[in-house]
Amino acid sequence: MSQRILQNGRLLPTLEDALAREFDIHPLWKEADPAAFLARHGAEFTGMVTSAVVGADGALMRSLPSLKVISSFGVGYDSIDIDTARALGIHVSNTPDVLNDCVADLAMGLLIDAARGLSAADRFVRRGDWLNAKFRLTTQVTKKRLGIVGLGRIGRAVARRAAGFEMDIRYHNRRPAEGVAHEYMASLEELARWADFLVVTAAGGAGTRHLISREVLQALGPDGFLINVARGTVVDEAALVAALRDGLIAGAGLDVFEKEPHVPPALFELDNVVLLPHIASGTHETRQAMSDLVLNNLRSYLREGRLLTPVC
Ligand code: 8YV
Repeated sequence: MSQRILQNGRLLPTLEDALAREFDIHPLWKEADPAAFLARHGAEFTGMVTSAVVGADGALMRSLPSLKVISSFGVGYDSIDIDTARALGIHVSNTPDVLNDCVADLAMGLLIDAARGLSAADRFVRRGDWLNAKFRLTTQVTKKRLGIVGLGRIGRAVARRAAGFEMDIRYHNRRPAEGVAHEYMASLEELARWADFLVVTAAGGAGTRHLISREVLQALGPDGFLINVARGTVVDEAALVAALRDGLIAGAGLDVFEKEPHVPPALFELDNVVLLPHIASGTHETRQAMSDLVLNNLRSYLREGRLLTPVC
């Protein structure tokens, strides 16, 4: 029995090639009128591949009455309507763990850049400002206090790296994490008040929307830095822009934004924020491992009825 797979959104060219070699795959994004295509052919698809960025909403799932499996590229699944998938009996997989190291590396890179002003100093040299002035003094990282918001697999990888910088580490989750020696703080505001650096590694979605509020930023204070490698939605972005502009916090390092690829233009003017285009997992090694896992989940489900890394 040949299995038709729908591809929702672009994927890495190497992954698209590998999928096309192995499956009867149809790229929905090439259709001029996707709704008309789905009305005619929706029932032919048993599988879907998508990504954390593009996801799959409930309407799309309902237009595919034979759909059994969604294999998604990325660990986050806030862009996939998991409740509808469950209700329709559709199995969903993501790509956890394989990206922990690169995302944690980038979080530390952003933290050091925000504190020590690497990107700002680079701009200073390129502008020729060094010929007439000294670069401003910056903030030490080693031995400082690190608060991790969302101590999951990526948060723990950040903690291991921060331990190498002799940082004092505490964290906030909904509940204390098992087998963790770091101190748990039930109040996010208290954690922010305590911390010099707040690193966000929590999952996105409705449950964490605007968790980093104006009050949390105020608690972090004028010497504190916010680092976000999770989802833009976890931070109240308007409050963050105001906090950076008004000196409510010292600085920020951001890999994610509320309405990617749109970044609030007010941030372009500010030298105390490092802006990255959602690249935390974007290395050859990690993207290859993510691609392999997308393929292996699909293979495993279609051959054995079992996902390797199931979400539901
Ligand atoms: C994206 C991510 O998957 O894993 C996630 O949840 O946000 C990223 O790794 C990546 O940008 C690919 O689209």
